[in-house]
Amino acid sequence: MTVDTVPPVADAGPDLTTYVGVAVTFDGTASYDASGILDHVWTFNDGQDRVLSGVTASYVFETAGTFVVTLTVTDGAGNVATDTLTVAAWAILQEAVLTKASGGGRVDLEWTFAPASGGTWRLTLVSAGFRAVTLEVLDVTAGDVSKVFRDRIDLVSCTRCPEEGARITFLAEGAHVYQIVLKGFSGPAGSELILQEAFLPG
Ligand SMILES: [Ca+2]
Repeated sequence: MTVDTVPPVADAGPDLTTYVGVAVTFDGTASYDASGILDHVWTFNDGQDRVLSGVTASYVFETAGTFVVTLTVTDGAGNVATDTLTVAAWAILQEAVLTKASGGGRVDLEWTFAPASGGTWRLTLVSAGFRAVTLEVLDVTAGDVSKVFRDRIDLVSCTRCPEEGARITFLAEGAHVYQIVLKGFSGPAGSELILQEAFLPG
């Protein structure tokens, strides 16, 4: 009988994106070993040390952030290997559905955003009927108004729209106050626009 001295190959799978409160599944099925893998253990720290077992494992992040997850695989002879993946857990700040009234008219929306720490702020616009909208992001910290972004967003030809929506991202600084203004929608009466505001600290 030969002794297995060949370590397994660990494969933690691709990096993942999820939302706070939504289960995400780690998939280590691409790991292998000639004599078989005895166990798969997933470890990470999201404020506490976490240990999950199984070739796949599900977890619900309750804290927004970017987390490195380590997969450790062990074969029957005790040889080990590790691989890592990164999980980005976004916090959904708010969602809204805007509907253009019959007879037309304006549909405006204004949100204020004041992150405690810096990170990536993202607005996703999923359109059902609207053709375009003007998006304005202002930094209004301490009463000073400076323009971060202003553009007309084309909701007809935007990449992956309308299935996944038009995604606009900005780097936001902590302790700043931002004002997000959507106005000047164009589209027939009854058009709907779903807006989601999300934030990833760091
Ligand atoms: Ca082996």
